[in-house]
Amino acid sequence: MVNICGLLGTEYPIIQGAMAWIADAYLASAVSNAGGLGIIASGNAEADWVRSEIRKTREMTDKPFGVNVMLLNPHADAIIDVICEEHVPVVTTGAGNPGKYITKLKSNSIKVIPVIASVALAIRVERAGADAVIAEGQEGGGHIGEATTMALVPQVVDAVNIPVIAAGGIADGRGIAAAFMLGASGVQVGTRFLVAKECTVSQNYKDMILKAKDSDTVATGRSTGHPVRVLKNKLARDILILEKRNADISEIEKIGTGALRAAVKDGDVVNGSVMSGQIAGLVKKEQTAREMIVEMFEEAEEIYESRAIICRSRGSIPRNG
Ligand code: TUI
Repeated sequence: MVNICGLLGTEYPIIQGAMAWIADAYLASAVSNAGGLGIIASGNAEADWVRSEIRKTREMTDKPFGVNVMLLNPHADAIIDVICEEHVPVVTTGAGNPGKYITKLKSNSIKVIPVIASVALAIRVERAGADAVIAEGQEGGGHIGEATTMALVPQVVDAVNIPVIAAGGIADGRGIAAAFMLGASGVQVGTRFLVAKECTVSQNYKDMILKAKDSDTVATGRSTGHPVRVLKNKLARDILILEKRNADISEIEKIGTGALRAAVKDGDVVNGSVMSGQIAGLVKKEQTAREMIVEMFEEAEEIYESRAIICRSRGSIPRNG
């Protein structure tokens, strides 16, 4: 297992999840200042917005940070150009295969860390020159794959020789400890940072996360080929009904358009899309990004130091009697 802090230039082996419309310069710089790797999520944004957030981030931190490129974004090519021009230290990608961008990013000395949801894509991006992969299980929020974190991470660890960062379902020290036990070298955390004091998402969105139970998320859009994990609300129920009726993909996608923005910016958590991981039920307090990171890693270290993991009885039971 490698120390991913050297690769990322961070104090802690943690990356902030890229949350479209949410992870802007404020959150990214807060996480980077707190010792993690803050990420600007470009989502479906245009390249000019990304350039402006990169420059704002640099005004708020002198620590390394990254930009996430959501590969379904029609502006992805232009965003890659901006990332190179602005010498962003790290790029993460999501929702597709970033193969065609890797050579260009590497030749600009940018670290490339794709989010993958399968062993096959992990192997492909390693061959194309990726520096690490983020193996994201379907416990995560937003766009997801099929495999769970518990099953995906060790299989990816066995299949590649680059560091593996675990994502999906991790929001405390137990999750971090478990990820390392599976062979991960770091973690990506999204849902918990939604309620960071520095996160500018609407208070309604934060309150819904803070009140969520274990069973409150659902994956919509499986029928469209773009499954998205969200908190259950009217929009999610409407989409699921359309999917059950085998409605046209265009009809389903139409009611989802603009819905994330509505929840994030306008606080419409009824008709908006409240993307969240399954671990929201564990997220119960608003803290600064620094408080979250320190608390999570203290918990993880305590687990390693104090908990004897007992797989068979040893010592306390006399061997011969
Ligand atoms: O990208 C994400 N999460 C996201 S992106 C997003 S914005 C959006 N809004 C509406 C519809 C779609 C997206 C919200 N949440 N996470 C990273 C991630 N990537 N999870 C799973 C994957 C993934 C899935 C399949 C990566 C690669 C992949 O490969 C397909 C292929 O081409 O082999």
